[in-house]
Amino acid sequence: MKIVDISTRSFRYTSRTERDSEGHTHPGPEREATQTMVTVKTDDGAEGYAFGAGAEVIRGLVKPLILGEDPFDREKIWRHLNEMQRGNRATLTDRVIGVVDCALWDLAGRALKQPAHKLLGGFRSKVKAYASTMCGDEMEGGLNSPQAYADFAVQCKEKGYTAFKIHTRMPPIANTPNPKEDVAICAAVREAVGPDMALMLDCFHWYTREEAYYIGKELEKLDYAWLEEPMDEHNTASYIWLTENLTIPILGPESAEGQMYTRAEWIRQKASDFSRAGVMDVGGITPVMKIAHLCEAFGVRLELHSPGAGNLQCLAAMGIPGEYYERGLLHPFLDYEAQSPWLNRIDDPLDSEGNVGISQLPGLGQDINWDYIKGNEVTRK
Ligand code: LLH
Ligand code: MG
Repeated sequence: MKIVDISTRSFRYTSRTERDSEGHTHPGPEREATQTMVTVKTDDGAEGYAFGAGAEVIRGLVKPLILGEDPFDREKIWRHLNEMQRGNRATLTDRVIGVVDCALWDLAGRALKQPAHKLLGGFRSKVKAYASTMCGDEMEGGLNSPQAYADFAVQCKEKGYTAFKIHTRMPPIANTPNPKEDVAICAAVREAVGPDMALMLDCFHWYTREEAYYIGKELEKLDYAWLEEPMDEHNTASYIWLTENLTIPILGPESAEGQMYTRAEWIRQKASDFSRAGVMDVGGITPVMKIAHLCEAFGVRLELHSPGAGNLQCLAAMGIPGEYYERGLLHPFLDYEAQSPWLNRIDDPLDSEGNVGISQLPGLGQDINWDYIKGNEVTRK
């Protein structure tokens, strides 16, 4: 089997979110937005799909490299794309490679009529989810105070979630970041949900050592499950210091570049307690599974970053948890279940016990709404 084409199709949808000047997502006025689907085609008619990479980089950099390759040679293709990054970091990002890798896993699964996790080696068919909030805001009725977070945590608990992760209020909001406010939010949430719900904090990412230490010490008293990315992840020395000085588990790296190499270094240097990776952060399912096996060998927990079909396929194939799936980002104003009209079934349905069932459909397990895509198509390249 040989790859004969890789192309993109862009289509419109209505978004109800917007980004602030620091890049955090919040509820926003309805606006038209564009999603892009990548399609890989083979000479025998097999196809694979994944969402989220731009047309230019696919046509200009990825296509010349993968035409003629066997789509089952994912390791060879991934290596080649990874090497090509050296001269093309601005365009051939880990996210783009992640989308291509996901499309290849989708193709393999569709061709063999198996979900990708069965090809990886299946381990489970559902995973516990945590409700992951958007960063806080200043909206009336939004996530604007400790009480507002506490009320939202209770709503999530009532929906079945057994775990809740707080993204606190950060710049550009005035008078933030504020370690005392972060702790007040965490305390209000613990008070509201009681002792049994697992709670985590993902706060402003550029706190100093002293600020991160203060927050961590307070969270230890509140029995939080982990503290995530409280400092710049390029500052490994500070993470080693923080991990040594706190008993609450430190989770990372999430945003640091370097795929499995950075995760190996963090484990070697004891820069965190739990490792972190996501298919769109490290270049796809292929490197996430390398990281899962690295963590397994070192006895280190791995928590996956972000929602989505690719991460769910990895979680279904991970024997060393991956205790949780990050479901979100959530906000009291948004209907999370209604966000992807290009799918007939959402990727991550939640059951009443707070678990997400992992799709057993072939490939990435997505049920694509072809009529929606055709009806809203903008460009095909
Ligand atoms: O800054 C944000 O909006 C969130 O921190 C976001 O990056 C989120 O994806 C995250 O860190 N989750 O763990
Ligand atoms: Mg995070």
